[in-house]
Formats: sequence, C-alpha cells, structure tokens
Amino acid sequence: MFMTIDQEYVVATYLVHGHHNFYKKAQEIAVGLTVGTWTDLPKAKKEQMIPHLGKVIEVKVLKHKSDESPKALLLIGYPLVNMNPDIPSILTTVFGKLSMDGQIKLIDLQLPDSLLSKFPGPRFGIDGIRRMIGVHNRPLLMSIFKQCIGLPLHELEKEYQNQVDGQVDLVKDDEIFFRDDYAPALKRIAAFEKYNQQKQENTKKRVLYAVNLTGPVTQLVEQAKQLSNAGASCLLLNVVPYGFDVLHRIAADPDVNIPIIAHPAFTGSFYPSPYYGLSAPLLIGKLMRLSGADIVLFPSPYGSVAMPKKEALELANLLQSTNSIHRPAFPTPSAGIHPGLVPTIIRDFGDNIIINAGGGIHGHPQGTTAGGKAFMDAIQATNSGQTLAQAADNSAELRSAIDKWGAL
Ligand code: 1AE
Repeated sequence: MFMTIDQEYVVATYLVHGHHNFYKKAQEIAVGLTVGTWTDLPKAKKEQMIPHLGKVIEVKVLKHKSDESPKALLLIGYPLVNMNPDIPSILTTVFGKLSMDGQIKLIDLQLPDSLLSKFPGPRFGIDGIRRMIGVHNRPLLMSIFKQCIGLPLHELEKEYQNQVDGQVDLVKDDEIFFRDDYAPALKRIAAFEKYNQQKQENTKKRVLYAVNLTGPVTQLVEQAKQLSNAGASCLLLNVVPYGFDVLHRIAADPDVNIPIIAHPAFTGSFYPSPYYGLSAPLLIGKLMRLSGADIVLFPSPYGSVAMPKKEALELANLLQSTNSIHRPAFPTPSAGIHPGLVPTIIRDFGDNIIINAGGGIHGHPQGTTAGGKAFMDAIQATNSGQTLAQAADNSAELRSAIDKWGAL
C-alpha cells in the first residue's frame, strides 16, 4: 500500500475527510508543520530552510458513497533533522497542532531504520518471555487480579496463590491498583515471588508477577529499578496516561532487567473514531513495541470491550512480525475473555499470544483456581486439535465454564 520509505524522512499517513482540494491540504500540512511558510520567504532563507521542509509524498483520493464526504489518504514526509529520537517530538511534529485541525486521523508512521534503531524495542520479546517461563509450545495464560484496592497483604497473597494454582503463566495487578497502602508493591513482590519459587520446584515452570508501576513520572525509572532489584519478575505500565517516553526510558535502562507489560488504559480516547485521533494499530501496536513493551494488551474483537477484528489483527501483526531491529512483542487480546473463546482467539491470532482474563477466571462457578484450570484445559485441547466439547468430557472445570459463558 505504501511506497518505500525515504531514509531522511518520517512518513506520516493521514486519513482526511471533507476537503475539496486534498493536494492543497497536503501541501499546507507539509509546509505548515515544518518551516511554517514558504512562498513568502526570501531566497537566502529558503536555502536555509530546505533541509527542514516537509514534502508531500502521495495523495490518494479514496472512493466514497454519494452520501459521504470526500476522503483521501495523505502521505507526508517530515525531515528527520526536525525531530529528536523520541515519541513526544515525533508525535508533536507530525500531529501536534494538526490533530486539532478538523477531520484528520493519523493512520500510520513509517520510521527509517536509522531512527528505529534509536528506540529500545522489547528487551525480552516473545522468545525471551517464553524462555523465562519455560513454555514454548502453546499460547501463554495470564490472570488479572480483579480485587486489589483496600485488601490487606494476606488476602492478596491467598488470591495470588489461587491464581497460580490454576496453572496460569503470568499474574498481573489490575491497572487501577494505585493506592496499595495495605499491601505495598515491595511487600507484594516478596510474598508472591516466594510462592512462585515454591511452585517452580514442583512444576518446573516459572510464573511471572507483573507489579503495577505508579507514582510521579519523574520517579518512575528509579521506581522501576527498585522493583526490579527487589526481585520483581515483570512490570505493568499504563503507558498512555504516563507517556510513551516513560516506557522508552524504563525499557532502555540496563538496570531494569525485567519485561514490561503495556496496558492500553486511556487509548480509547484516541482510536475509535474514523475521523479523529490515531489508529489503534499505530497507537497500541507500533508505538508500544518501538518504545519497549514486551507484552501489549488490547481489546479483542469478541469480548466486553471489543475492537473491530481487522484493526485487532493488524495491531497484533505489528507486534508479532519479525524485523531486523526490534524483537517481536506478545499480542494479548483482552477484555471479557472466557474459556469458550479460546479456540476462536487461537484461530484468529495464532498461538504466539497471551490469553488474558480477569472475570473469566475469578468468575468461574468453582472459584479462581478452577477458572485458571478451565482456561488451561481449553488451551491444551485447542493446541492438540480437540474441540472444547471433547475436552470438557475430561474436565469438570471446563464443562462448568462453558455451561456459564458458552462457547463461540
Ligand atoms: C483491554 C484491557 C482489559 C483489562 O484491563 C481487564 O482488566 C480485563 O478484565 P476482564 O478479563 O474483562 O475481567
């Protein structure tokens, strides 16, 4: 769809609605977001500005129905010399003021390799996380703490054990767990990692616990180092509220030697409109991986907070695809996931994913541990070519889950 990237430019693709002269609009963007004005400049100033001037690469007018407004894709190149190698300067250059200029949506960004290589990308990625956990031949299973706030450590510890006993591979804090006064992060890490070690002796599988990273942004890198030094096995970050650059700096820090899970909190403020904001594949796929997320959550096409399937698949592909610069990150389709959805998720996204559930584990009729087991039985069955109905004949936990939530 897109032309080959020019080494000297960041190329932004926009979807624009409602203009009568898309070529003029493209030219205004290319000049307006780089050197400001062109035709009025004296000759000497023009020469000085040439390296900084944006250029229109392509204008593709799209077909539209008679009752719709005209639309087009505009591809604009922005000189690398105008930006720093960080997401804030790139986003402000290509979509700062422009994001407020009528019906325009940023669909994609193509960065040349020279710029891509200045971003950390995932430190562990899919292979690194599989090696840490010791599971290579099936999707991983992650459980979300669904009740955290206000609970004392001993109750969370019990809840943690219930999840791990259900055979899950990872357990993550809920993203809203900020006020952990009764069970501070360092104490949770100590208690949960101790249980992980006990379990590992029997199962030979390591479970990762993702602790929610919170606090003032100026302290988050230090905080991440402290949690990592204290034995945390994984970090959870609400990337968009804190900022992509926070993820970048944590992922790039050699002292934070643990994987990072990116939560998509707040991204719904940007991607759902066809007219405004950023596309979900760019925001939750490309930018998260670039900035250093090893695991990226996003709404699946089937659950309670659904994302259109085409976008979810494109997003997952941007995380998983191999390139010579950054490791692949784990796609984690989430929200409203229950065991009956497992075959569909694996059919659509493949098995290099993490299946992630909160309510679909804790809401199991026989409790959290049975909830985890029902998922794992569904995963194992799908992986070995069995239907859920066949597997449920040998798994009371899976049978109960299907009776409660059905199967897609
Ligand atoms: C897309 C984010 C999903 C999430 O954060 C979450 O907590 C899901 O919970 P359940 O599985 O829908 O209960």
